[in-house]
Amino acid sequence: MFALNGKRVLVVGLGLSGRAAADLLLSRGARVRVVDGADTEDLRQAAQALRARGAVVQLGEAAPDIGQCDLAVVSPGVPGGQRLLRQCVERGLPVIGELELGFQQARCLCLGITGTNGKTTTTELVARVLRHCQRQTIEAGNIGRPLCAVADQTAQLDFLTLEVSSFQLETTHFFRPVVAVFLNLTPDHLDRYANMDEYARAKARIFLNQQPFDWAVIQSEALARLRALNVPIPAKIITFSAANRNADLWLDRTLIISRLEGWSGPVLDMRQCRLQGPHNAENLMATLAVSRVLRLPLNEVADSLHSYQPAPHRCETVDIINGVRYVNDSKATNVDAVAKAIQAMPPAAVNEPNIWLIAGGKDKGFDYHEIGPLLAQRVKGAFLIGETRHKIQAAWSLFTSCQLVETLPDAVQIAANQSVSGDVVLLSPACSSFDQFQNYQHRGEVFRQAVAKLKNTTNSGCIFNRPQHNGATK
Ligand code: UMA
Repeated sequence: MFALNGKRVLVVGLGLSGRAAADLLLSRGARVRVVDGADTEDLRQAAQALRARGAVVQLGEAAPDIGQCDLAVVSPGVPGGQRLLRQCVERGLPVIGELELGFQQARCLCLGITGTNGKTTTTELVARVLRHCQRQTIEAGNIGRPLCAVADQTAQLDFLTLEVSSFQLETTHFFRPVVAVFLNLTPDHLDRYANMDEYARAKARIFLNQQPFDWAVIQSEALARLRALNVPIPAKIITFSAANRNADLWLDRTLIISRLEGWSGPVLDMRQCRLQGPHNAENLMATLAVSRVLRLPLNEVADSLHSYQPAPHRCETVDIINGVRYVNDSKATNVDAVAKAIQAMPPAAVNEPNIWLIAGGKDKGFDYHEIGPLLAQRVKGAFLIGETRHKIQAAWSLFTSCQLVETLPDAVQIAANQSVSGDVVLLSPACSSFDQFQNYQHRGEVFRQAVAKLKNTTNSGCIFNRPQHNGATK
């Protein structure tokens, strides 16, 4: 635990995390210096507010001065090899992440949820169930609300429910969730990690400081992978899986079954839930396991899970126009998430492909080939946008027809022109959004607007009279 009063602290990055960290540090009497490699209007405004409170802020590319510091607090988006961080390490300065700083200042127990996909949904599910059972909690972390921003509210809470990314886990020291959930492990962020093992080890740090009386709730496939890497898990383990019937929680058609001692038998029927698909079954299993170890009453937990409405941008049906379903899955920023989305889409009446897939964006270092067979089975054609479109085209052309398109609205329009009743137009990009959009939410909103525009055109009766739009590029 670092005492903060009078300490000279360097904050690296002035995004959400850096701002929340700087605020918290100033409120604890630290002398704060903030550096950010960018220099935008938004950053200048944030800098001005912090300077008014006594912080020193340096923006822009010029070689930043790390000054005389006792501690560095780093934002998750800043990679460990970054020049400034290397300087800190060379000087022997302790470097911690924003999550670690917030954890050290928090005054309640933490539940941590990590995994490649499903983190946000599961974090929302766990918090919802807790509240339904009269427990006080706040969702924070990678979900978009930095832990430092809520640290002062934690004395009133029973639990903090934290979505935790591998980036955040890289810079933890004492972070210890009493229940740690590890949802799954598939390729992601391979632009930051040298390989999957490095990524897996970063994520597995969620278990690092757990004690034998804590709980690790982990997908059985992910557990096998961590065991192969000899990752120690000191806590008591509960496994779950939609594919492995030997797990403690498993899926029998639509029923989630438990074999946990004193809690065996069917615990939830997916038919009563709005969340669908095997990946969501696993998110529900993880939530059920957390509720079990916290001794929440199952009937209340089930009530709360039945009525959960999936959040926007995750396999969200935006509209159905002339029998064509338009689905916004902008949150799918890796290949596995796209596979899950395709599998969750309603099939055609005849056993033929019925999905028009819109994908592409900023590259995260994936091998896009791996979903080829699934594309051949389910996807009628792909419309590819963004920086990665040529790379994805090279990987997918063998399996489905690919068209390069300039913009997302163009892709929606061309897909609409080519689709027939029973088809699905699915935005599931397999990439991050930062080449063309502010974030995945912005990308999802652009998709939503493009679909609304289609609907207006259809209502005015002209969509099918229009000549085939040709926004496609070669
Ligand atoms: N910066 C530098 N130097 C660098 C890199 C970045 O100065 O080398 C600066 C940038 O100019 C920018 C700031 O750092 O001003 C951005 O910091 P950041 O990237 O850490 O972004 P935050 O706004 O602090 O948001 C972070 C998480 N972002 C990342 O991990 C990339 C958010 O997760 C999280 O919601 C937020 O903290 C609150 O906890 C986003 C994310 O994409 C949603 N996460 C990844 C994912 O889910 O896959 C891990």
